[in-house]
Amino acid sequence: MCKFIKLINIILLLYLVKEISTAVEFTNVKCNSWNKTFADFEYCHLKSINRSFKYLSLKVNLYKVPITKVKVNFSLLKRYNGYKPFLYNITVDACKVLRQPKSNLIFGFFYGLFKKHSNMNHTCPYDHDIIVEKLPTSFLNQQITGELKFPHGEYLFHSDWYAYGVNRATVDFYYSLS
Ligand SMILES: *[C@@H]1O[C@H](CO)[C@@H](O)[C@H](O)[C@H]1NC(C)=O
Ligand SMILES: *[C@@H]1O[C@H](CO)[C@@H](O)[C@H](O)[C@H]1NC(C)=O
Ligand SMILES: *[C@@H]1O[C@H](CO)[C@@H](O)[C@H](O)[C@H]1NC(C)=O
Ligand SMILES: *[C@@H]1O[C@H](CO)[C@@H](O)[C@H](O)[C@H]1NC(C)=O
Ligand SMILES: CC(=O)N[C@H]1CO[C@H](CO)[C@@H](O)[C@@H]1O
Repeated sequence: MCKFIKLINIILLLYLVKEISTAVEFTNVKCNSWNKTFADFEYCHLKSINRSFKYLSLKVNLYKVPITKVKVNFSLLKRYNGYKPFLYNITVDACKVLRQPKSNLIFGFFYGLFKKHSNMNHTCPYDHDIIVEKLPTSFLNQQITGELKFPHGEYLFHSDWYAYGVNRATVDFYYSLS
């Protein structure tokens, strides 16, 4: 039922949006570890190769492996007067949903964006550091403009990563559509 409502929302959005975006630009990424004994970021950055080619790389070192319980809250915010909730605000049991990514429409969509660029491409347990390597804008561009249409503007993709019910890390990813 809930999934159905989300689907309706997306369909409505597709009809309501008049300005359709064609270009995605990564503007910033911020990674924060809330307990550096548990996990810490070795790096987390955007790199520009040239004007049209930018990519995201991050590496998180996990110090208490194996990790067998992971939940992720993620939400998409759009900047109006400050960032306001825009479309998603969901929590997924990563261990469960990574076993069957297609079981969650929204998660499946985001997972599709990064799985080829990350070693988090399997289900629990995680007994190694997590890497997202060179996730390019062009790829996101194609995914977003090809599958879902969003209005122009600045966006924040906010994610809180929980292990064993405790918030361990936050990754904020900023981008703009024009
Ligand atoms: C940080 O994580 C370590 C390892 O899991 C744990 O022993 C410690 O209690 C945590 N510290 C806080 C402040 O939660
Ligand atoms: C930017 O760099 C990429 C990767 O090296 C290259 O394929 C592309 O042609 C470059 N674009 C411009 C406009 O120089
Ligand atoms: C997501 O929803 C919860 C309530 O379900 C709320 O507390 C939280 O602030 C929301 N987060 C964002 C970023 O909108
Ligand atoms: C996960 O990604 C790694 C390299 O990024 C690759 O070697 C491995 O085969 C992938 N595993 C799955 C299940 O796709
Ligand atoms: C907004 C939201 O859904 N928050 C949840 C994020 O995940 C933690 C851990 O599962 C929940 O306790 C929060 O309610």
